[in-house]
Amino acid sequence: MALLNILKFPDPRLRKKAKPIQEVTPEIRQLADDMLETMYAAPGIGLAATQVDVQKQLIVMDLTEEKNNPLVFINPKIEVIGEGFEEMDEGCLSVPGFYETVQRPDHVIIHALDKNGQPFQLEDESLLAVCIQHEIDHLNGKLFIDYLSPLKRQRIRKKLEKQGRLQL
Ligand code: QAP
Ligand code: CO
Repeated sequence: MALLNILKFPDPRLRKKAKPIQEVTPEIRQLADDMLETMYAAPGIGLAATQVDVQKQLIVMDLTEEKNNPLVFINPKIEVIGEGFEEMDEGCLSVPGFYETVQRPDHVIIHALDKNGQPFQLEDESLLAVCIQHEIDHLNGKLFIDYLSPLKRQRIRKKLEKQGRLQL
């Protein structure tokens, strides 16, 4: 097991697009375990491979209070059901300290492969539905702050750039 470095906005590597995983190998399972460990240590509820500078379609998540339900999604796709939207305050391990309201479709079916390469589906109309859309956005190089006004995004960029410099 290993803790991975989480890229912080405005790191340009967060804009890279992830590629589908052709075969679920022991290396992919190891990466999923390391991402879960990194997410739990943060602590966070979701992490996409893009955030640890790996351009593969892999997402980990755990939405439970007890942190005892690790979820792994490989090559995830969502199917939007109906026309309902939900507003939720979102945060991101790559945009630490900032929480903003984002509107997204509220009812989805997720299609993905599990850690053993087996296809599965999950239907959800609450936090999982929102979180998987946030994480799939990462795989496409997109961040939740892209939904905000350019002015708000600029303010967040300035603050995080300053913090980044102080860490050098
Ligand atoms: C994505 O985010 C998410 O700012 C997962 O200082 C979050 O795990 C989707 C975190 C909310 C939908 C709703 C953020 C930790 C964790 C911070 C996270 C921070 C420390 C964020
Ligand atoms: Co995020």
